[in-house]
Amino acid sequence: MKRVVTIQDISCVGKCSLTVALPIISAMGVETSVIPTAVLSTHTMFKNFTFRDLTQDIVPICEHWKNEGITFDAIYTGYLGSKEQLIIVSDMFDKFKTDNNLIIVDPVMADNGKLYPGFTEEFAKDMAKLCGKADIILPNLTEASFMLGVDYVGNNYDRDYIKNMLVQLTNLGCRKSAITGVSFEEGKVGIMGYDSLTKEYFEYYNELQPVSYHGTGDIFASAVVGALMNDFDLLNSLRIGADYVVSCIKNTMNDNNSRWYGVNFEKSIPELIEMIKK
Ligand code: PXL
Repeated sequence: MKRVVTIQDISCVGKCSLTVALPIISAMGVETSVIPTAVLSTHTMFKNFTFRDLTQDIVPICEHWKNEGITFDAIYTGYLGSKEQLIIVSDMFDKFKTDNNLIIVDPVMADNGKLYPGFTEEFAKDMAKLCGKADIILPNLTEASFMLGVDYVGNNYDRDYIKNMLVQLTNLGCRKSAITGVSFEEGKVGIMGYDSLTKEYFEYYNELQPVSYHGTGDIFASAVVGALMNDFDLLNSLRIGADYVVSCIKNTMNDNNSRWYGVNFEKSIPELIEMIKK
């Protein structure tokens, strides 16, 4: 059985970061170890959330694992809260990277042209350095723009613009990049990716859903990691992640008692498991 470690915060209520990564990747038949980087009462879209930083625990956790000889088939990072955490996680990559495992970085920090509360443009540049150490990165267009230091263009772009961004992202040092939430046709939204070794581009689209919900980026990335660990290639893993998010959104829209802060990803887990049956 494959083993992943995912490094991100635990927002106790809010259906994002570790509370989605752990159930989703586990449901896909992959052991999921965690490094919680902080404990928050909720994610940061709520008001008055509590926050306990766990940065000081990360190094001792990793040292213990090294002493135990523990290894990982993938290291997957999501929301990281400070420059110090980026440096520690970067060192963790150096210690646990092998020729055979994958580092996947989802540079969670922004959406719709804006940084999330607490993040700065300087942080985005530091996150870009961490992305340089990954095998695969999964930014949205806003995060890609902040990391590359270019203006966010909203919906005003074409395929060549995204292709150029994908190449620049791999120039940070990672082998493969994918940008989520891209659209070249009214009513469709999807992902475009690039492999800098083969110089191939790939893309996948779904119908645009009429509503968006918090936490779907984390759900997408978790399903992509789970699919990669089930030996799907990157394009098919992105497809599984995107189809799973669409299923989660539909399940939430159809629920009169749905929560405002996240999707009913739990109800779509059986569908996700069907998707990875070959
Ligand atoms: O879904 C990304 C995310 C993860 N963790 C925390 C967040 C957010 C987005 O706002 O606030 C704490």
